[in-house]
Amino acid sequence: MKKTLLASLGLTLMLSTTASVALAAEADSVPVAKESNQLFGNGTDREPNNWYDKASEVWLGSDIYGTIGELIEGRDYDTYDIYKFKAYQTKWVDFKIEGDKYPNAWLNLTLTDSDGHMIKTTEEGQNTLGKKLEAGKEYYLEVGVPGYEIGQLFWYKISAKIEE
Ligand SMILES: [Ca+2]
Repeated sequence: MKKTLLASLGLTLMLSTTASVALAAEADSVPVAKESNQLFGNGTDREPNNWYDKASEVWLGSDIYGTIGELIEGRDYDTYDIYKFKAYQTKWVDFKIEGDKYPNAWLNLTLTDSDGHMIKTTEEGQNTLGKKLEAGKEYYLEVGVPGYEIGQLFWYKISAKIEE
């Protein structure tokens, strides 16, 4: 009995490896010059989250994984991801976004206050922004793609380093 279970587990693993290889081959054939940095979602990017009142709620300090550029609800291309979080302590936080980049389009990150007013945004060519956050306040992080063209797909990860 135990042996059969192990054998079928081995088969499942083998099948899933084959599936990943097939997916990777498909991604390679996309005819757009892109610096790829394949990352995988962890459920934090919950669509539609393109507006402040539909923001995905996250914990400050936990990594966020998402995608930009996919067709959502079968009609609109996803060009914004908005995350909402609360600061529990007054601390300096360094945010960093890493992910795919095209020659004319890149990921940027904007921090806003609880009313959606911009506090700080990443400069062109930069992928980090730092700010002292205040305890008890809510903030939004907005991911955008200046230069975006339909058909481009971006995978990204946002990490936050909180001052000790
Ligand atoms: Ca979105």
